[in-house]
Amino acid sequence: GGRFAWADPFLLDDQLDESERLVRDTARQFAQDRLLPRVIDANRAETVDTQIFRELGALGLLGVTLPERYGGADASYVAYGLVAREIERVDSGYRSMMSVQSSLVIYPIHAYGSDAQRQRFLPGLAAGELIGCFGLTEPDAGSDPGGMKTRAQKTARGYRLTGSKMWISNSPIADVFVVWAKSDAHGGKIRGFILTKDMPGLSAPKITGKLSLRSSITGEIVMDGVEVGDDALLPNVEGLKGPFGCLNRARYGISWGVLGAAEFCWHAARQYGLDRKQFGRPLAQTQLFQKKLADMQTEIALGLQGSLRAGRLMDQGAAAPELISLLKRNNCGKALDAARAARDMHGGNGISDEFHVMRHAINLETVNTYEGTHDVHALILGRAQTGLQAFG
Ligand code: TGC
Ligand code: FAD
Repeated sequence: GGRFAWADPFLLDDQLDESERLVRDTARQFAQDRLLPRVIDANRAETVDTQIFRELGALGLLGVTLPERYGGADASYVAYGLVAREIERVDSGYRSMMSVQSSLVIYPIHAYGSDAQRQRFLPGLAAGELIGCFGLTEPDAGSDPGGMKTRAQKTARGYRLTGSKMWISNSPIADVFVVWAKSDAHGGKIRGFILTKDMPGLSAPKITGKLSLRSSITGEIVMDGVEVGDDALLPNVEGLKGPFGCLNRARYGISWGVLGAAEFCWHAARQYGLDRKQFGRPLAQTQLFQKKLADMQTEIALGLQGSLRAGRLMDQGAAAPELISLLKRNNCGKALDAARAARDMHGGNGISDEFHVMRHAINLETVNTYEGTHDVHALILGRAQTGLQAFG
């Protein structure tokens, strides 16, 4: 018989190489030492300490898969997933800040940008000296980004962008905006543009009153005839596959990240159940409590193993987008179940932010919705197995 490690049933640790463990440990130590002590206040006050980007950047945690010549760590997608898991173990909002910067801003500039764009933006973004955001969603186009209204009109020296984006992570504090628009000079096809915060006609008001993901700032992007040069266009991609290429990477990272949040909730519930006695015995000695722990352990372990497999495929350039949909959807749903159960298992204490579990549960409501909702990913999987498209 083999060894059973209750917290790591598939012995995931043994499946990592030395460099992946090192990145994981760096992220874990940073998250526990530097993010955990800040999160309760940040969540209460709905404030973002922009210094966090520089701290992440200094440790190489923003450009994990980016080549070294642009300031990246040139590590694997597995390493990137492990970073997401450690950061989201503290808070989904902090992981969100990292995901957007890495997968939605650094990635498209590297994959679709010109040499000049790469040199101008990537080192600052990887260092966290520049903050980026990604504008795809609009007030009237969320699950259906092909319905976007933002337009780029050709001008003598470049383009004029008009439209608005909604629910954009980091936008009120962003220096660099990767924005998607339908371009009349390209037959109305979707093209990517890099905007910078000083441009006339560009504003990014904060969305207030969020009850979820409060440690991550979210805003609009309003483009009122923003004039950009030809050099703002991302030259090497056209159509929805541009933004979706970024989303594949972010969704993959989220599939790991949410399991970090779920692991926190699981371990906290287990410890709470061991420490607290009712009816003369530990809560953890009741059948109902143990059943909930077994469900958490099972779903988290299976999900992590799935994400590791997807990461290995990503590193071979062989991960299908549908596999990423499967993992993003299932891991978010299972993480949400685990966080809600952990909240319940903490009794009254579970509603206090000092115990963290309810914050995780509330954050995961957002994560289950953004980057493609739970149901939209079901439709992607339904289409892949029936050949029939249930949306649009
Ligand atoms: P469809 O006809 O399926 O595809 C249009 C074109 O795009 C290509 N494509 C993909 N390419 C690469 N990877 C993928 N995953 C791709 N999915 C589609 C496809 O091959 C096609 O290319 P071409 O060359 O033939 O034109 O498109 P559709 O309009 O029918 O799409 C429907 C649907 C539901 C699949 C899609 O629109 C969808 O996924 N909707 C969800 C939207 C979404 O995820 N938004 C995320 C916004 S960003 C965000 O939430 C950031 S939060 C981050 C944080 O804070 O952490
Ligand atoms: P809708 O598309 O209106 O969906 C509403 C409901 O209808 C959902 O339950 C959905 O599953 C369901 N639905 C939709 N279509 C169908 C269908 N065909 N069949 C059955 N059910 C359907 N976007 C960005 O571009 N950049 C960001 O940085 C970003 N950050 C975000 C941060 C936060 C905190 C949040 C909340 C969102 C963020 N988003 C961002 C937007 C996010 O991606 C969208 O909210 C998400 O894609 C869903 O779009 P929607 O809100 O318009 O919902």
